[in-house]
Amino acid sequence: MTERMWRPRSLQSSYDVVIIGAGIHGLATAYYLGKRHGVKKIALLDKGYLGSGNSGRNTAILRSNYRTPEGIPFYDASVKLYEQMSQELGWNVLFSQCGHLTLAHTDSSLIGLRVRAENNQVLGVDSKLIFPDEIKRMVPAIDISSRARFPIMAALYHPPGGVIRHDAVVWGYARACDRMDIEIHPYTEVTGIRVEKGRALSVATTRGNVAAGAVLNVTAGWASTISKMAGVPLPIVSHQLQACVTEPLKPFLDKVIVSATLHVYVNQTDKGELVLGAEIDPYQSYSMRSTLPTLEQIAGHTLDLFPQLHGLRILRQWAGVCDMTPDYAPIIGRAEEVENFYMDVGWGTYGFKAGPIAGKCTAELIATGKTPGLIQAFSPGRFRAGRLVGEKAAAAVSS
Ligand code: PYC
Repeated sequence: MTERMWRPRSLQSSYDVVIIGAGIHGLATAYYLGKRHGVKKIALLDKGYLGSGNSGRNTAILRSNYRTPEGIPFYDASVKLYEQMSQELGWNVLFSQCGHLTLAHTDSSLIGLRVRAENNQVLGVDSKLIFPDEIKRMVPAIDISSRARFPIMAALYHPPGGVIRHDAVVWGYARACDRMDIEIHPYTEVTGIRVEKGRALSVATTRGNVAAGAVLNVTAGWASTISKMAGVPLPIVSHQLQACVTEPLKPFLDKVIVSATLHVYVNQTDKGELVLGAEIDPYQSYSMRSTLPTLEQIAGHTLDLFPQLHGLRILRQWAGVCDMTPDYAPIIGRAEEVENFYMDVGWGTYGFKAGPIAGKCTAELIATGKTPGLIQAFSPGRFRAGRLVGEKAAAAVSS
């Protein structure tokens, strides 16, 4: 008989930790709580099926070539956990470290990439500037001519970057959690959080109430709604991010190509399809419906880079919801207002890359009460204190 990846369970009346959101961040936190800290009674609740949120809607790109001294070591630690993930989980997550190129088409983007290359190198992350001839050698199909609408001046080349199978990551964590008897409850929507005297006591769901020793909000798209249920306001605005996939072609592209000026990113899957992504839509929305204007924008900018792709057909288009914070850095930590309410939210367009390390650090925080150094800068209190992190310049896709 085929082994189930995770088992359906009945919802208990109480847990040590209730995790709201069973995407990669929630699953990773549960995994590390069980594996490293021996926490036994953990429930992961999700309003949809596993991977139905941003864990299954991202374009599966991993990288650590960020800009700030807080962001670079954090994402570097995440890439390193992804590198070991197949062995760690006993499950092949198909990580292809094919290399990642961020293109510059203007003087100002070139200066930005130079700063990132230098910051990366100082902090031990492999990335450097390369120029059109070398770009062409790596990516023969790309248009480096001066006839291009946005001629390419340089690229930040980041060899450890690449793509991974995002659904395999979800399934690998879910299977490992299930083996530790961590309960996964899909289709279990949270409708309220009862807080008394500064403590979260229980979580109301569409399948009943559960008492909780600690509650973690690790949702994307619904982060402010869930935190508000506990009386915790968040400085988040939500925007759609859209992507699409084309019909398959013979292999011609073995690097991830990102243009921060054109706000488009392109990679070719093992099946030959091109995965193309856009910047966030310019208006706030919780919708997950894709739109024709964004598809036109993605297609137009992809053709700016690869004019020979005209006529290629689009197979599917989709959207996810990105929770944007004022400094484009996440919010990870214990809420100031509620002593046992934790958050790992506000991931903007970076959440998938950070799942393993965010989960590991959040688990440590919940289990020990101590905030790991890697997440100290991302505390919920930083907005009030005016200590913003400033990761916006490393965003490929958010204007
Ligand atoms: O930051 O690399 C990135 C990215 C790609 C797609 C969304 N964000």
